[in-house]
Amino acid sequence: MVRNVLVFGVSGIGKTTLIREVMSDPDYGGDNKYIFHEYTSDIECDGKPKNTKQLKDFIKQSCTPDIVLFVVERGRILRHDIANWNLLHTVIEKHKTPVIVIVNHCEQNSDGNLDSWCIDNTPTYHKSGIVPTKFVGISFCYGNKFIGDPYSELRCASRKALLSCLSL
Ligand SMILES: Nc1nc2c(ncn2[C@@H]2O[C@H](COP(=O)(O)OP(=O)(O)OP(=O)(O)O)[C@@H](O)[C@H]2O)c(=O)[nH]1
Ligand SMILES: [Mg+2]
Repeated sequence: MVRNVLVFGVSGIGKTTLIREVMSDPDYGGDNKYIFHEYTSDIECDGKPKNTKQLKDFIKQSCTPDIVLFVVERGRILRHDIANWNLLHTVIEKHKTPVIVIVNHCEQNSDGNLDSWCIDNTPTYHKSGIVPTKFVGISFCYGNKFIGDPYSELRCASRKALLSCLSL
């Protein structure tokens, strides 16, 4: 059965990059298994009814997600992350659909462990009301032609981490 994957987050957070990278992984093999649906949610904290309607319409037109990848950026936990989390849960039933918080831009972790920032900050997320099925740190940063590609291992590890989430 095909699984619908909703990739949800603010603009420029790395949703398209993430989808493209996962689909290009040699182990992906999911052309008949997964359909990715990208939803950009730049919400005004005071614009809830309109945003809820937009998201409901999107879900009605495209999919009822089997899993949600909720993409945020490593760094401070921002008000729009909390607002987006609340928005998502006006249309997604809590505890029924797995929601994975994907923390992007983890190339900045000094120890090279993609998950370390998520692990350190899980209590803060929880305090903010963001309590996902799982946290996963990723990075799809690219090198440049002068310094080569120091991030390829991180990208590879990120693809594998995402692939292992998709079947949750
Ligand atoms: N440094 C860094 N850059 C990233 C990472 N992931 C994505 N980017 C860059 O962020 C930029 C935006 O990425 P997109 O994938 O287009 O973001 P998006 O969420 O699809 O954006 P919209 O479709 O406009 O909402 C691109 O230049 C990516 O190369 C990351 O983990 N680290
Ligand atoms: Mg995009």
